Amino acid sequence: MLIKTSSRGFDHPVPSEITSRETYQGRRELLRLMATGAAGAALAGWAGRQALAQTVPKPGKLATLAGGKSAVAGAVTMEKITDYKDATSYNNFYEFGTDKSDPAKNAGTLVTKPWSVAVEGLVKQPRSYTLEELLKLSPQEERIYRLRCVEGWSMVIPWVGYSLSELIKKVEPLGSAKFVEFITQADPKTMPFVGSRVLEWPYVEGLRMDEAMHPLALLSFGMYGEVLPNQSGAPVRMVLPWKYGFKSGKSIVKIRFTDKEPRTAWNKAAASEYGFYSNVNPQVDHPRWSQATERRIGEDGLFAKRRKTLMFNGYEAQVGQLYAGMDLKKFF
Ligand SMILES: Nc1nc2c(c(=O)[nH]1)N[C@H]1C(S)=C(S)[C@@H](COP(=O)(O)O)O[C@H]1N2
Ligand SMILES: [Mo]
Repeated sequence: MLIKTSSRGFDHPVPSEITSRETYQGRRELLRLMATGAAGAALAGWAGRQALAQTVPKPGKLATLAGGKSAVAGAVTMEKITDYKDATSYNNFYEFGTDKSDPAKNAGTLVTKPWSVAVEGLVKQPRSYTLEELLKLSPQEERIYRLRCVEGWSMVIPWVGYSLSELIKKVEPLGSAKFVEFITQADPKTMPFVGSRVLEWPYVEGLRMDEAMHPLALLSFGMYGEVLPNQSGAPVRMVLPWKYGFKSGKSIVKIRFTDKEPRTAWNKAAASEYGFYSNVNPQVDHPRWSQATERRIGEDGLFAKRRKTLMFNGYEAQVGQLYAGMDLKKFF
């Protein structure tokens, strides 16, 4: 097991050899050089990687390359990775305020250690997992997913984690379990906006069982080769790349298996605007704005073009089957 202490003060034990950001960048750069034929065989060694690591200035500047580390189809994209700085300073985490800049400013008070996640409800093996137990449950891998917010912005992030299905298999859901509910931390002492009336706390999300079992549904512990920073949902969050960002609950403390569709935080706040499914769908507009295009964070500027939003955020080949025959205007 590797204890990783970064300059930003995160020190969870991470068994999966989560690499330092520098090494991570070096690996990316090496892949890029190899792809362009510029890297000699000598660079392929550890020393070469270390040398490259010294020279790569910032994360996110490098092209994302095919042949990433994930074994899961659809978990790698060719798109440019969003700058770490942008991905961690433009966030939605209402427990720490409603401005995009609030979580980065305020989430320092979140206490992520010790942490445990209770798995309960309709399962044969209900139990509580410490974070350390969760980290050890399955090998982690890096997955480069787009995350698209319902508000019309998106990012491309190298997440670290494993498929939620690995945990689900361990706890053995009963046949009666049809949905999975994610309950997140709601501690008014460490989360300044818990208690505000903007949402009902705790923040709750939910998935249908087959959605939760889909290999793309990632239980995530890290990003950019490091443990998650607090504002991104430390120490454990979901990442559902084919759904609007709000389906990806942050700082999860409970996973409950039920036979009823969970009432989710945003659905409770505005049922006509945020349905249970919330699949990214350019053809179904939010009642107050279009979902046809999106703005990529970090690409701002006078001439930055909005991108076309893709059906299921570009993951249609992987997840389309889950919704075959459903009226997606009704089940939005
Ligand atoms: N606990 C919790 N999880 C949450 C939210 C929140 O307010 N509280 N916001 C959601 C929304 S609306 C989005 S778009 C994503 C944003 O994730 P990011 O800040 O890592 O980009 O987190 C989701 N998960
Ligand atoms: Mo969002």
